[in-house]
Amino acid sequence: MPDIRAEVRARALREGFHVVRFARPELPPGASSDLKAFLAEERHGGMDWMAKNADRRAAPKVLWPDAKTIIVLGMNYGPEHHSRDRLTRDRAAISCYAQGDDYHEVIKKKLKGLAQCIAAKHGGDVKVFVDTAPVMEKPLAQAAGVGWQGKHTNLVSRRYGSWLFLGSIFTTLKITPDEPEVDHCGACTRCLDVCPTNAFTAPHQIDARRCISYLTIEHKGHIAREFRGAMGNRIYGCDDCLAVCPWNKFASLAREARFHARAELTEPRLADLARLSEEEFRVLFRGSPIKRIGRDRFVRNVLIAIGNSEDASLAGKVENLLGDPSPLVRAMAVWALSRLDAARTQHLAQQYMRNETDCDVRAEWQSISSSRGVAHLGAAAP
Ligand code: B12
Ligand code: SF4
Ligand code: SF4
Repeated sequence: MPDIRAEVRARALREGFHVVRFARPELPPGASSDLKAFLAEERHGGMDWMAKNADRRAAPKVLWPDAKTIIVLGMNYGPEHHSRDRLTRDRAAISCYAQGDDYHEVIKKKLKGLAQCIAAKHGGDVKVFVDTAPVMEKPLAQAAGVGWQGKHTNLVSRRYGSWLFLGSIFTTLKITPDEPEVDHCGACTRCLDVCPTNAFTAPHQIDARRCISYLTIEHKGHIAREFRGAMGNRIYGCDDCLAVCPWNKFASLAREARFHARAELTEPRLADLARLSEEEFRVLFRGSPIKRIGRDRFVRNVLIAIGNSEDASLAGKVENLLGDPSPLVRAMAVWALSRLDAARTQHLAQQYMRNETDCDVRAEWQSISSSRGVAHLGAAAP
């Protein structure tokens, strides 16, 4: 009788995974009701796909009734620097997971290779999942003993800290499961305290609508005024709650070269990013997860960072975008310019308002013109 656990583990490590563990195809108690509460309170915001397939997400056996085991895999993406290190005013902070190649592509390829090997050697059917499928990866990873869900809700590993991507292989093979990991957060609350937008409603509970990662990556519309100042120069994702975790002291740099930061994405200049055309955006972010949000949402985020930069020399770049074809861009150009040069914004208001047809962009102009004078605008709160 071959030792299937040992063989799968050895093969997974050869494939480049750092953690490989086994779980039954069932969520730990509470996870499915937590998901239901999260959705009922609409904490998923505009991520409609979470609600659409909630029954499958809440139960692996509904997703695939024949599954007998879930092989949970982790890949270390330990960064040299995270975005919390990079809060320089005229530069953009990009979350470290997004400074290299798209992990979905890297991991999916490895999962497929591993799944094919398992099926060829041991038989059974297999399906692979990473991130986008209706699978609750964190509670399953905790059940398999990969780590525990910290108070920031992400999975923390004693060996890799916060920096593990997760993926899974469902199989019809019955494989002995591992023991779950227990919570090692203790009395620590560092991640809850550091969040710039107060996204945690309680330990282990997040309101995604307030999270900078959601706002900059998932949210398709205008970003509400209350979050703009707190975003600082974070233009894609946020590492703050992960970066402060004391368990990172054991973390190591990612071995997978495709997760290493691309030089041009470690600390790009806001001025350069603000003037990207559609084509330049596509070229710069080829193979990167950032390409997914498209040029307009990206420049929307960059303009918020510029509005927070206190760097008046960027005002000219912003003014060039007041007539941009995208209302997302135009609206944030108005906001950013009002923060850098309130008098100039007031001066331009009438001229631009005359031709503006989009009601949200008009509202941005109106909030500038209706405020009481230049001095007040200059000191405007986020
Ligand atoms: C939706 C989503 C988001 C949303 C919502 C985040 C969230 N925490 O749910 C947004 C866009 C905000 C987001 C942001 C990020 N994400 Co995300 N995201 C997902 C996704 C697709 C689904 C997560 C989910 O099911 N959420 C639903 C809620 C209900 O789940 P939950 O918060 O885990 O809820 C649990 C707790 O509330 C807990 N609970 C509630 N009460 C209590 C009480 C106690 C005592 C306990 C113990 C537990 C507990 O029970 C719930 C179920 O277990 C997963 C991939 C996947 N398919 O799983 C990736 C995933 C979680 N994301 C990931 C990453 C890397 C990030 C970011 C770090 C990216 C970045 N740097 O910007 C941030 C981190 C923000 C944060 N603090 O969570 C990784 C995390 C890897 C890891 N080590 O955990 C995942 C697993 C993707 C992957 N395949 O690697 N993400
Ligand atoms: S990723 Fe940033 S904004 Fe989101 S919960 Fe963590 S600290 Fe808060
Ligand atoms: S920072 Fe503290 S509370 Fe948050 S996950 Fe890490 S150990 Fe847990």
